[in-house]
Amino acid sequence: QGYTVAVVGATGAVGQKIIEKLIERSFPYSNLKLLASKNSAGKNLEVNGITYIVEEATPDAFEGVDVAFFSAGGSVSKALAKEASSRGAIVIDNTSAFRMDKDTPLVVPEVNKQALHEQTGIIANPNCSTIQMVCALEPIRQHYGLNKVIVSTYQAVSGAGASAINELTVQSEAIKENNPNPEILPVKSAEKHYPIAGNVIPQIDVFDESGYTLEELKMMNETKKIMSIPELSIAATCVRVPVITGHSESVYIEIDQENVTVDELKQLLSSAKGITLQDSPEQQQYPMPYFAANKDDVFVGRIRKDPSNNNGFHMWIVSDNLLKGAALNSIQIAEALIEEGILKEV
Ligand code: 11C
Repeated sequence: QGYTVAVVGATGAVGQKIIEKLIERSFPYSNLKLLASKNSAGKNLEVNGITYIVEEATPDAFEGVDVAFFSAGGSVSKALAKEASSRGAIVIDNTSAFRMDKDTPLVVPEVNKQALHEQTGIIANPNCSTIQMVCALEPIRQHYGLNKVIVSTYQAVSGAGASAINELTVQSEAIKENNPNPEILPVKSAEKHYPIAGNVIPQIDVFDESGYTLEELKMMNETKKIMSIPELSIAATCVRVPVITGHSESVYIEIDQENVTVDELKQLLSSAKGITLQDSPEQQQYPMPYFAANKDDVFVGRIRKDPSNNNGFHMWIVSDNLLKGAALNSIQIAEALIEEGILKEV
């Protein structure tokens, strides 16, 4: 007894993590369909001791599916998510295809689980760099109000997919010969490419006419939508660094309430769901991607008061971009759909 679950993009970096988390968290499925593009169809994947043949993702592949996790890119979601939901599946989409649609809830369960009740067949999983930040900001907003956020990110290459991980690995050797041969980053489809090994690239995704990149605009717009603060003053600078997994963020916030102390913020975050406080500067203890990779939590540290603004604080937020930033949050959405009675028992 259990749900029929489809994973679209089953052979990709996030798809693989979704499958791992379904098993690890004992998600109640009775039937698993592993779907992918025509190129990957026919491959064998072993899951929990059972060998599955990857099928091509077509509209008819969603017949009988209760929950479909999509992580095969925006164009696949645009082509197939509505096909899946029209056949009765609830779609949890890990791409940016529907995130800002007014009829699509954009959900981080610790922040806005109640938005799931507005779903009409597709639920969007936010961008990885947004998820980890809102997890840390929501408890603060609830207690002290929040009016301003300025974030600078240090994002791992796995956010750009398996080919970017390979590019960093190959370049780390090739750079010794001064021959990094960049082809993927900063954006696979863009005109110019730069080495990432030994470098820091202040561009993730393409620029729009405002001078912000789409990754920066995602962080700004998605944060307002998830936290339901349309008037929030927020700006982002998104930067790619030569780290394989784990996004880091330097976040400045301004809260509404005055005279809040660093200790009060630490106390609050140490008891928040899904957050691990790592903030003992005297012991050189703070979050780092090296240690956050393969962990579920969002790690927060380096909390300091702005010396020139009694309402301002700086902090450092790190999380595994493929887990809480993608696969884990998607599974938690599905678990919340069951808890809330939206996904009916089968
Ligand atoms: C990155 N955040 O690190 C991006 C990847 O909208 O889901 C995630 C893109 C998305 O490159």
